Amino acid sequence: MNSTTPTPPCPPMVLVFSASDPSAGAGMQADILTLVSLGCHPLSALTALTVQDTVGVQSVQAVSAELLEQQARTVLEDMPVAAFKIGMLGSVENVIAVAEIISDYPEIPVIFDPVLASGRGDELSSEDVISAIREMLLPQTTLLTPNAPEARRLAENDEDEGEPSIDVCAQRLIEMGAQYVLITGTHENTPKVVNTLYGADGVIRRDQWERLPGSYHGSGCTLASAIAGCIAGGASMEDAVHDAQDYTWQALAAGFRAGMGQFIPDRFFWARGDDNEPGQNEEKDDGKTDGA
Ligand code: PXL
Repeated sequence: MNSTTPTPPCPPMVLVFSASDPSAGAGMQADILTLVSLGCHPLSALTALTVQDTVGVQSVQAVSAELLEQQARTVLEDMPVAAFKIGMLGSVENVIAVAEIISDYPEIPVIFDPVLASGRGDELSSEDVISAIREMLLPQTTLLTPNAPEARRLAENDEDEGEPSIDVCAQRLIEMGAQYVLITGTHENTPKVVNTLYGADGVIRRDQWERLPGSYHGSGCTLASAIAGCIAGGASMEDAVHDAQDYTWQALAAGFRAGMGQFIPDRFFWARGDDNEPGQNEEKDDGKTDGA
């Protein structure tokens, strides 16, 4: 092919900063599966390698900040990136490196899932990493997607007597610099899962979803990547947040128990029929309810 041969248009490209999860339940593998399922081309900068299965995390080894920076800058200089997606970072040095890289591309939206612990409670970010996130990444974040415990941990301060409400946490995270905050309510004691999107003027939308019976590995990674994919494809923030929740709910509802621990979301639920023949689509009664 020479330089005058027309080439097909590029799919939207999302650069992901996150850690490897060999079980492909969470982390970079979950991000890549989600983005490909939504028609994006995923670019990746690995922040850490974890050793884990569907039951738990055995170890975490951060990559050096130099190697992380080389991975990201090399692809950024070669290809147009429509959105950044940030997950687990692995070290303070890696938080600093990512903060510096994204500050060179202020026009690219940043979808940041602050991974502080795994769904099963394994600690994935130290107190130092959390402080660095507050100081260096929140001011550059377009959309932050914590679950309620992560929102409380990021927003807590010494003057708190008791737990601040989710609304107060969101307001504080916006004051720290995030443009939008989506707090997911899976861990809250409500009959349905209530996810709330906040902006500078308060609540923008609240969506409610039927609770699913299983315990899922990588639901937060799926949601944040799906939002990044929708934004990269040109959706507004509100539409991206709605459509990504819908996608995630369906991926969780179709989740499978591959090992002895948590269910893995099926990010390609739409490509499988009842008899598991690839490529067959099946209409599903999805049982979801959404709205303000
Ligand atoms: O689900 C959060 C998450 C993100 N990234 C990595 C993880 C996990 C949870 O285990 O291992 C690499």
